[in-house]
Amino acid sequence: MRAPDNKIIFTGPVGAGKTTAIAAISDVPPVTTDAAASDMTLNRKGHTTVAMDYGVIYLDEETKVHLYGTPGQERFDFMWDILSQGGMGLVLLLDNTRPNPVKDLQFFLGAFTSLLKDAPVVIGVTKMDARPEPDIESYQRTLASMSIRAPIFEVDARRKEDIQNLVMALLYSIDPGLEG
Ligand SMILES: Nc1nc2c(ncn2[C@@H]2O[C@H](COP(=O)(O)OP(=O)(O)O)[C@@H](O)[C@H]2O)c(=O)[nH]1
Ligand SMILES: [Mg+2]
Repeated sequence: MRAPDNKIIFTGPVGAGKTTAIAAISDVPPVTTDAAASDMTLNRKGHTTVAMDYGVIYLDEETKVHLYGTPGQERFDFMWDILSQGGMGLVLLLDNTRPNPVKDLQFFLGAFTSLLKDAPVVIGVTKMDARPEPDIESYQRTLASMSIRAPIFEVDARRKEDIQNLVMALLYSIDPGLEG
């Protein structure tokens, strides 16, 4: 029996593509709460998400998947647990152009430990077009060293197909009977 409503969480550092990814796949106009950044993140981009992103995809007439994007900055980490409530899976987006994206992987997996006790994670590495290193194998080695099994893909958050593949891999991990 499928739950009629499923909730998945998108997380990752500022600039990883969370807002873009949710907008790319949502079947309804996404809700985004961006505000002008008044801190150092302004150096990377003019805006950052202070609260959340929200979208929905319809797998079929009865089955909705709610998509929630967390704020990326650690100073909003109190939101991470709130948004994780009831989450059935986690999409972790990593920005390959950041100074140490492998460390970001470890950090975010650590921050979401309680969700990940009961829910699977998939990882999408963005901006590999801008910076190809580290490669996917480096991330896989890190996951193996943490004894975490998770699908990991190169994605471009602006490409609907890439994000659909990522989300379908997650839904399949949640329930192998779910098909889009
Ligand atoms: N070059 C490149 N830009 C990307 C990719 N994915 C996302 N972006 C861009 O990265 C910027 C930050 O994305 P955004 O969704 O605001 O990130 P967020 O802070 O995680 O919500 C946007 O300008 C996106 O268009 C990618 O794979 N390659
Ligand atoms: Mg955002």
